[in-house]
Amino acid sequence: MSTTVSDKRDVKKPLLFECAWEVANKVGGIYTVIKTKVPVTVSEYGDRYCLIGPLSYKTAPMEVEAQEPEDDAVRMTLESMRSRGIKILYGRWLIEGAPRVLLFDTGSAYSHLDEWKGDLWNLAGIPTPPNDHETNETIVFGYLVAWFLGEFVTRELNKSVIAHFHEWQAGLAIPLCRKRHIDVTTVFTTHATLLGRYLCAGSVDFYNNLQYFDVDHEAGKRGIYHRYCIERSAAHCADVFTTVSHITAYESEHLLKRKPDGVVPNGLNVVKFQAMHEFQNLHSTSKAKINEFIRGHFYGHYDFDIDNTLYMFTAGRYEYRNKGVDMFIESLARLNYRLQKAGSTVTVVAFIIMPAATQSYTVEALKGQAVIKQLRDTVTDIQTRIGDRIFEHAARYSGESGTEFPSLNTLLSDEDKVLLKRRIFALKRNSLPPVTTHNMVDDSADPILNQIRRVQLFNGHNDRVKIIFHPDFLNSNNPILGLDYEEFVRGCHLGVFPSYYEPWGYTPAECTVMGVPSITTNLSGFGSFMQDLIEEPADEGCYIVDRRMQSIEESVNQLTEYMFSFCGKTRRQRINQRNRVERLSPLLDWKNLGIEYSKARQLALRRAYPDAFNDEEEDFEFSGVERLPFSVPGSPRFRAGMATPGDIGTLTEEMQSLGTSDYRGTVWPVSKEEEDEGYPF
Ligand code: G6P
Ligand code: 1S3
Repeated sequence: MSTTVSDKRDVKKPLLFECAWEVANKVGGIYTVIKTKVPVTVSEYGDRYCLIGPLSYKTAPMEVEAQEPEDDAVRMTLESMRSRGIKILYGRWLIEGAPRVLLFDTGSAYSHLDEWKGDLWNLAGIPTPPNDHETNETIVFGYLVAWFLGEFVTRELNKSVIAHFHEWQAGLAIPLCRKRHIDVTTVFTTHATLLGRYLCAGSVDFYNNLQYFDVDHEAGKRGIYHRYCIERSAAHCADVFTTVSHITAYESEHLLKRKPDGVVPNGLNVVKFQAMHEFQNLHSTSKAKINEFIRGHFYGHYDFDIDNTLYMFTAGRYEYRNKGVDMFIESLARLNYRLQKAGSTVTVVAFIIMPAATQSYTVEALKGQAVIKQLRDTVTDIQTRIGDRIFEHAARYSGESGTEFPSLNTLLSDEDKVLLKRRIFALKRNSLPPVTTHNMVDDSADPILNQIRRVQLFNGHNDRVKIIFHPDFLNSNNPILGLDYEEFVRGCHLGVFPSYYEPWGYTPAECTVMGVPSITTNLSGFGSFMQDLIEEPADEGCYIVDRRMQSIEESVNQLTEYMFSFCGKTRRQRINQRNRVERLSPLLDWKNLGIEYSKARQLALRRAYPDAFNDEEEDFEFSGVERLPFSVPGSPRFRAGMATPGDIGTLTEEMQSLGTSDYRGTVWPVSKEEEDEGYPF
């Protein structure tokens, strides 16, 4: 399987290069994967670990401290590349674990673009259209990485080298390594498939037709054939191919035509609090900030009891259908109806946090926060003056009985009354509280706004469910909803992520480690993972809507029912549930899940250097990761044989030789004929 077979390289202490487009360059979920995984990888590899990414002049200067390489082979290779005009930043990424990082300025290599495109066509038959900037970046980056690795292994002859690549944008170097016989062993991890994402975003019955798609035709129809070729060649040329969930493994098998060797679930860096009440207190303080925003946003219509209000939210990349926003809004409309029918006094405020093209904040949204702040300031001033009056009166007390306290009429002066009235009158308004906080570039065509219009959730007086669409990232410096994302999540009561296409889904995972209950689906990697591990996920505050075996109507009703019954919980029950959710966090800790990455690397080494692994005792040795005990009282019940998440994927060469892999994509009915079919590659 390996690119070249060398028996001289030491496989006990390999070097690891991990390459992704989102190294020190935040775009989406892969940044979270890479960044949160660093501590556990550094604890295993130390300075034998180096990340490789593109050099973004916007973020890198803030995130990376430049240094000269201590390693001679790295230094000489970089010198050689620099002498050919390539701009490189090498140093330490200033995050927990402070790993070495190597960033290539793709802009400095564009003079080679045409030559490399030609080479790619000759070498791998991959065509590249002229004006696809993302693909151009991918090509230049891929060739730079392959250039680096190729020169590096000619200088470093003693240690084995593992090159791990994430996603197609970083994966182009893999076919290059193979074709050029560069003596490294490669791992490719895909976090989604290009075609899967495109197909799901349309109106296709994706999961029931996965095995039947004419992949080349579908990719061509969508203008992504060249990108698809890059992704597919990375998957096929890698020594080890992995993905982040069983559902994406199943998808990869059919769309990329290679069955993954294993699953490497995404983890998080879990920070445990000393005591449960600490994170509960954080909920309270964050909720108080959201309350303040709500008072402003609903000014003039603030006719509901904030103490009996629940905050639900969905968040993520704006992929209307893939992230299940369509299902969320429809279910909110049904929830509204059910709460009204039941005569409930609970109010639900549902937030949708999804960045879209906007021009600015709306005047109404800004005004709401301004008038409520003025009211708060005025009340604070009056409070001080009343305090002064009481103090003055008490200090001058003459001893005459019955005059200890000033009369209530004198406490609030006429000026104060006028001032207060002015502030109260400023809260009057004729329009309903706005659904969105921003002026959208394409308001009339926006799918979220259009569906809100369709179901008529307009924040009316009788609506028990109110909606706020915040089409931008959250930030504590925002004049509206000024909280960081983490703070916001902690202050909410329930995260709702009814995704249709979600290879993993960090949003519900983050909720879990923060002790916030969430609803997800069995079409998301995270949802299926939790369902596999926990006997009764709903009891633990981890609700999973079935979007596989039910009709859409049934799924919508199930989601509505989950939200409706959540609204019926008492405060005590919510507090208990938060405690139970938080106890699941070790399941998502890299300290446990990091082992799957180690297994993938080990398998890659075995495939490249089989002779170096000839006795069983020398089998997989894994250091650096400390497994967390599930010692807390009342821990959730795990499914038999699934108690340690690390066991979920067992990448072994033996399993490969039996023609099996460790992912269990068996939930979709497959005909006997199909099972017997060989792969088309
Ligand atoms: C935390 C705090 C409690 C507070 C509760 C509110 O548990 O420690 O003091 O009463 O949150 O919970 P709720 O679900 O009503 O926001
Ligand atoms: C992908 O990012 P996305 O939101 O485009 O990768 C993430 C990290 O593996 C994953 O959590 C998510 O489901 C994928 O879709």
